[in-house]
Amino acid sequence: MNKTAIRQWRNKAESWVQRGLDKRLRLAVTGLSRSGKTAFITSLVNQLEHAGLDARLPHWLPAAERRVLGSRRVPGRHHHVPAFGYEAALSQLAATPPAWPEPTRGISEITLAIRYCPKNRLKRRLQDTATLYLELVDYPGEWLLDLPLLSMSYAEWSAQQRGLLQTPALARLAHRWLSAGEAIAPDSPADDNRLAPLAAAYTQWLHDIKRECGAYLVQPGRFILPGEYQGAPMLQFVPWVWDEVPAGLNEQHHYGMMETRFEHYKKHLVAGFYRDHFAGFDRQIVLVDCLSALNRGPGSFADLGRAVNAIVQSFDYGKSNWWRRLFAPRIDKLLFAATKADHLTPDQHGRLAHLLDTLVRGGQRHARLSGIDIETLALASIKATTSGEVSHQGESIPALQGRRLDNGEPVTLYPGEVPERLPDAAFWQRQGFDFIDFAPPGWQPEQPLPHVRLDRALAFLLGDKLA
Ligand SMILES: Nc1nc2c(ncn2[C@@H]2O[C@H](COP(=O)(O)OP(=O)(O)OP(=O)(O)O)[C@@H](O)[C@H]2O)c(=O)[nH]1
Ligand SMILES: [Mg+2]
Repeated sequence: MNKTAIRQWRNKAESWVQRGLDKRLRLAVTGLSRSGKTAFITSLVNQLEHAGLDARLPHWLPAAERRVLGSRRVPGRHHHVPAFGYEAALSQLAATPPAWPEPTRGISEITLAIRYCPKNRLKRRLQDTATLYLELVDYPGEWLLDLPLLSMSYAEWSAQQRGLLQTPALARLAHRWLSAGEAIAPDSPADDNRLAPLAAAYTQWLHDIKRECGAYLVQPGRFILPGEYQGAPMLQFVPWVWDEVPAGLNEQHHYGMMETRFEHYKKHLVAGFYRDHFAGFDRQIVLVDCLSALNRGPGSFADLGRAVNAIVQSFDYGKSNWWRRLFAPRIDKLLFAATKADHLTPDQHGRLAHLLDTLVRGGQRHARLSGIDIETLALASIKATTSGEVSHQGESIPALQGRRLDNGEPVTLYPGEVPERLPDAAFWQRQGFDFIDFAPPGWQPEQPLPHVRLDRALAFLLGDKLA
């Protein structure tokens, strides 16, 4: 073998070894609207870009052991998934005055190459450094709320929605779509000119109950967040909550057409999401904004509990054969994180995590999620306050300082106590919550973003992958 051939052979062997050491991890980030997904991914990418330099990640061992050499963004493998708007989010945070990133509507992703020194001796002997390709996927938690639809017929779903209308606060806002639907006979010829405005009025109701009643558990989830399917006929149906339906109807009739669309919705959007995206996730973080729900009151908080419970069902495939057969999910670690913990003084963070844990467990849940490693914690992706103590009537009490989002004015406040368990009636009478929204922190783009416990999240989600 001449020298060139030897060199070529050695390069090839090294790249084989390298490929053997390099890993990929697809980490999905979800949560209901405004739960803090964009802030979380932005801060996570930012911390990782600063890892090995000046990031503060003491609880993430690979960083504490100085084995993380650096991270950079690289093009993703999934060309059909829109790119996560990292640069746009950073420039909003760096603006004067700083602004929170814009709301997002659908799925997006960003890939990082994290270079590190393996700890494992065998790996080390083979190669000094290895790379973890971390794919972060942002998608709306509302899409997970649709899972129960897969096992329901149109008639069953309609009956369930009719049940919802027993709640006066929800029924009060339903007038427009209820009266539009009343005028349509189930066996009259299907007409898009009538179904489209009916579905639009129903969709508006879903938005209204979210806004006015603080509802979280709204179905179908894609009506609220249609992504690229805005205006598709598949999204133009409503539950049939009116007269008895005569037998023998088909797609030529209004009822039959809506039934067909419901089935399309299930097949293409609900099952399609689980098959094309969910089945490819290795790990998952679910973000939950418990504080906004506490702020809105008992009805809203109870609905958040129901929504979290519905979300948990997507990970409850440990014992379900049909679920495994259909989608072959492979998520092995699941982190529930209560976001925006910087709205509380640090002594309350443990209580917030505990409260979320109670919502997630909703009875016996953990036992049923066998096979998945689950953890719950409280974090702030982008810390907008500083905590300290103020003296009040001769006593020193914990307090927060930040700037109000509405007018940018500095404030010092004691936000109060978070219930450690599900709040009871006495709690709501004793104490209302009044969290204000904080403006993002003043931040120099060359510095890492300030955070609370993002390193703990990294330790749980990535710790073993950088061994
Ligand atoms: N104080 C504080 N506020 C936060 C934090 N994270 C998010 N927020 C607030 O919550 C809002 C929503 O955060 P996003 O990250 O946009 O939430 P999202 O889940 O991506 O929302 P959608 O894209 O609308 O689904 C922000 O505009 C901030 O007001 C945090 O760590 N601290
Ligand atoms: Mg977002």
